[in-house]
Amino acid sequence: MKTIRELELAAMNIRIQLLTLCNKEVIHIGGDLSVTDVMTVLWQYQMKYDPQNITDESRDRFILSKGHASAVTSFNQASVGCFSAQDVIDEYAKDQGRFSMHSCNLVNPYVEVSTGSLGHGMPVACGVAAGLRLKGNYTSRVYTVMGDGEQSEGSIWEAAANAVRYRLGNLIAIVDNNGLEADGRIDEVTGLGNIADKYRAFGWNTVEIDGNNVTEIVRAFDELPSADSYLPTCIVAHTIKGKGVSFMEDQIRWHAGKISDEQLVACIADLRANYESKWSI
Ligand SMILES: Cc1ncc(C[n+]2csc(CCOP(=O)(O)OP(=O)(O)O)c2C)c(N)n1
Repeated sequence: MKTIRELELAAMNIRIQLLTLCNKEVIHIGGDLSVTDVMTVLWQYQMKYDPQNITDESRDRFILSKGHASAVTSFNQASVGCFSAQDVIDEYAKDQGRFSMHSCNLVNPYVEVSTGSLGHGMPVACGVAAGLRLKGNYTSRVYTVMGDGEQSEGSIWEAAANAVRYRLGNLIAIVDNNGLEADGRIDEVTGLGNIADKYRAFGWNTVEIDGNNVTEIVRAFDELPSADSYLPTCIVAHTIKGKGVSFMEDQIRWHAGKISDEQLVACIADLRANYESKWSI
């Protein structure tokens, strides 16, 4: 099991891989970077998943509802042995490649469900969680990661109501609450208000954390109710879009984009310096 320091190093490495790819292709870099810490802890600490046995009924399931965060998902899958990070860099957005701008299970068997059209992953996760229960599986969890802009899709709230109705304590929904969507601030575009309060009102066990703080993310996962319990959990992860790259942080312009060779060198130097100063290396 990785320590906090090892997880922070892993998250830094995922950011470097994302930026390396972002130097070659346009990727959804802002929302990849905001959710990097959550995804790293989820894949490299929390989830029960064996890449050698991907149809194992006892595995945890992961469904990326904000399907445009495919790059950060692929690099984390690489980190647990599904393929290599270099495979992702070489094949991303290429004809015949396994990795695309949205997660696709037709070409990548480690993707449980193709996503990209917002508002679909969460309802599917809800159905998968109900299906596991119907099959008598009370040990696996279903994790889904959503965007905060995505919360404006009505299907999210149909699923939120049904998860409580069907007592799906095996469903863990994480909202990457970075405050920005593709073309504006959430408050201006959707006017959704406090997302955590909404999940509470629907009857969910709701936890709010700093989603760019690895210690808080680990604690939230450690404190999850057991998989055979009956209240679904929503983790509202307060994050910064573009986290870790100073010129991208909280900038709508960096919802998606590509960086130059010079920017790549500077970003990597910054990430390394931040990690080293935190851990006094
Ligand atoms: C149904 C649907 N409508 C619109 C889009 C286009 N789109 C892609 S990403 C995005 C913004 C999503 O914002 P958010 O959920 O907050 O994601 P994040 O900012 O974390 O990347 C939009 C509108 C889409 N993929 N699906």
